[in-house]
Amino acid sequence: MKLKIAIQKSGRLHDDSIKLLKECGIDINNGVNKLKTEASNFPLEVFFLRDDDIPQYIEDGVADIGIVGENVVLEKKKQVNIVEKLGFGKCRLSMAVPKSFEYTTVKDLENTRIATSYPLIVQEFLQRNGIRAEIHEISGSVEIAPGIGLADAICDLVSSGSTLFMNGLKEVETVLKSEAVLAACHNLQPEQQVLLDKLVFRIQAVKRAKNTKYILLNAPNEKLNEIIGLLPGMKSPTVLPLAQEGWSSVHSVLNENDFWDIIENLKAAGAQGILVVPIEKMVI
Ligand code: PRT
Ligand code: ZN
Repeated sequence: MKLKIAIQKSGRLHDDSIKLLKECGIDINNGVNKLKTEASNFPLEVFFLRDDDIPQYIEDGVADIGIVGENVVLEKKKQVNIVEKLGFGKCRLSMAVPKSFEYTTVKDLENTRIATSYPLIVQEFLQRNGIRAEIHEISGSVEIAPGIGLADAICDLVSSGSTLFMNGLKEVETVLKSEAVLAACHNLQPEQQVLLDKLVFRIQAVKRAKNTKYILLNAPNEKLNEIIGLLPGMKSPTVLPLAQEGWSSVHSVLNENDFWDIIENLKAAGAQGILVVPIEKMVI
């Protein structure tokens, strides 16, 4: 029994999808023009598809699971489960209007023409806000629609914001925040569910490691309690005596977000020789 996974053939999610599988210890031979391939060391068959088609293939059971933007899953309205957020492909689906548009509240979208590739999500957003507006579905280059007189506003994906800026547009509402997700078919066979659980276990270990650093430092023994108190480790830190009398080596893990605050406090408390190193996998 094999698990069939659909990933983007080319585009923004392709490389990160392959990288994630690699980090999970799954070797796939990524031929550029291939439609599908097989992992050599995990019962996984990989299909390379357009992102828009992935939810449908999963619903139909042609693929068992897939890696796709949450924005696509929500727009396509297919029967799939979102199993895990993957932490890459982050973006937001936003309303944007020309810079000259005097925009103060969402009510200003009333009676406008909105160009988008996400008509269903936009329809729901308008309904939620009690706005009547005309939706123009276009499949690409949405950002040029106001400039050519096709629309008064657009709703499109934004990451850095430079596309909007270059087209004289300003972002006025966030409709949805999105990232790549692992989506799965509703009715997996029990053996496939076991394989999926195995894959998710590995993905979680990889994700956890990405947000966490391993820290090693030297501390004078009389400051050990204070320094240990600053470390938010998984359990208690490891403390080993150094060859030099009166000093210890302290090992622990910390969250990437707490990093600079904690480092400063540790130095102030007398820690020396602080090393912070990446963690490859983290299983708890
Ligand atoms: O060929 P295929 O149909 O598979 O690919 P595609 O062209 O439809 O999709 P692709 O590769 O562009 O995007 C795949 C997924 O990446 C999307 O569904 C999102 O989940 C995610 N993603 C993350 C983005 C962006 N960031 C993004 N910035 N998708 C598109 N964009 C576009 C956006 O549409 C706009 O044109 O980038 C432009 C804005 O970027 P900034 O940086 O200028 O703001
Ligand atoms: Zn697409």
